[in-house]
Amino acid sequence: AVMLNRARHAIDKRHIEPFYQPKVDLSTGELAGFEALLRWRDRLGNMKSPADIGAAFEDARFAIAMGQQIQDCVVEDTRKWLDYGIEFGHMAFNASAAEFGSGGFAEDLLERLRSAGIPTRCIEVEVVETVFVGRGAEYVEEALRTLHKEGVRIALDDFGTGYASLLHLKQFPVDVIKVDQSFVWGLARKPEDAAILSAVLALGRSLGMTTVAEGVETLDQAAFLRAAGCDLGQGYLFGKPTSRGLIPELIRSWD
Ligand code: G
Ligand code: G
Ligand code: NA
Ligand code: MN
Repeated sequence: AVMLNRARHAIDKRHIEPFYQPKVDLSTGELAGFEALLRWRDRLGNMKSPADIGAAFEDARFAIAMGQQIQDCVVEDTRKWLDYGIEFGHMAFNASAAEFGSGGFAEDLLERLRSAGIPTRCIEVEVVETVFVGRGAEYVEEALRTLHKEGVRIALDDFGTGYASLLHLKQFPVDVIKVDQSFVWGLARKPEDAAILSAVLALGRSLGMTTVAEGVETLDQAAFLRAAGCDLGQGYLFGKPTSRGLIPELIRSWD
């Protein structure tokens, strides 16, 4: 209850904001885009992440309200960077099951992009597999089809940690596979993680999907992934989640 009161306060005060983490083209080192990661400023000004505020995500109204604030920021920042003429690639944000639950997710997002004049190809929506099996899964499928058809890219997040992943790849309009960071971290120690990673990357490529590896922390990991044909990397090696205001300078100084 204390958590939910804090959540209500943070939402009312619009203290929900994204930090942005870069994604990098593993063969050229060029900036490929960003993922918006939710942060929550508490009363002392400390930034909290979803792991610290999990209970708030379990309440559908809060999850929806937080998602709206993230979308507001993503649209505002994307518009600003387009106006600055800086090349940022694409902007991705995470959407939770609750946000699809009432229907209208795709239409609302498309309308926001239209009114801000943001091309749909600039935007990527990340979902985890649980949105395909929970309550409201039929809304999810329809929403993802609409977005995909209009040019918004759909990314399947934490790939490999769910179940029936291969069926989901067939049934849903997935453009991007994000391989879970646990496989990347296992590379040095667990031969089976290397085998799974290679197989998943080959699968993604043969289905014509973009592949992204998360949690890349070392040059060795990046080299393995590049050799295995992974398109993009994301992780502390390339950059931590960074506050909104610092991103234009980060983009300009990228080489
Ligand atoms: O950034 P961090 O490590 O705290 O993210 C933890 C988890 O929360 C990740 O799995 C990430 O996908 C998820 N997450 C981050 N931002 C959002 C968001 O805006 N909405 C939803 N639904 N999940 C998010
Ligand atoms: O589930 P999702 O992939 O959205 O969550 C990503 C989470 O992992 C974010 O909270 C982010 O802060 C964190 N993260 C991103 N890159 C790295 C990394 O290279 N190492 C570690 N340990 N965590 C990372
Ligand atoms: Na994500
Ligand atoms: Mn992930």
